[in-house]
Amino acid sequence: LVASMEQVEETYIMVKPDAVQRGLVGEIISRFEKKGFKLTGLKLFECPKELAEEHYKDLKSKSFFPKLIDYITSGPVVCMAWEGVGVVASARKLIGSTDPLQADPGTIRGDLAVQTGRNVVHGSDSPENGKREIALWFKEGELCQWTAAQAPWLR
Ligand code: 3AN
Repeated sequence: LVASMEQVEETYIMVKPDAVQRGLVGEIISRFEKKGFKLTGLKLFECPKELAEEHYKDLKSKSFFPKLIDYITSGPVVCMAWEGVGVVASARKLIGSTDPLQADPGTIRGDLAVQTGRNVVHGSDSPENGKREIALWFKEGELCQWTAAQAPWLR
């Protein structure tokens, strides 16, 4: 059965500074790779404060907002765009609950984190936010559209 094009979604996944510093970049990327989603964007990036504030603008009124901005700008992050059928909800399942102590074992946060304020990875919460966040974090020309058939050396 071939999935219809309508179901193909994009999500913005970000390895947060704590995970970069703990050497978990490869481990986290491989969870999405092994699941079978398609990587269409990837960069190591030092996030300016203004971009962090725009990304998390819905949380502006929360008491933890200033700490969240300090955390996300405390070191480089790994920005990723992933594509696939149902990728937004599936990536959230792979990531696990916001509070790592509540996250199921087997999820990224359940296996690799303990604090909500150091929860190692971000994933968009809707297809609309997936598009919004990818547009926010990536410039034109930084995303790659590819299929395995375009890699003749693998044939
Ligand atoms: P999620 O990242 O699981 O979608 P959101 O969107 O509710 O969770 O929160 C965005 C980010 O804000 C979280 N990843 C976490 O880093 C931070 N955050 C959420 N709640 C708290 C909290 N109570 N204390 C500190 N940071 C928080």
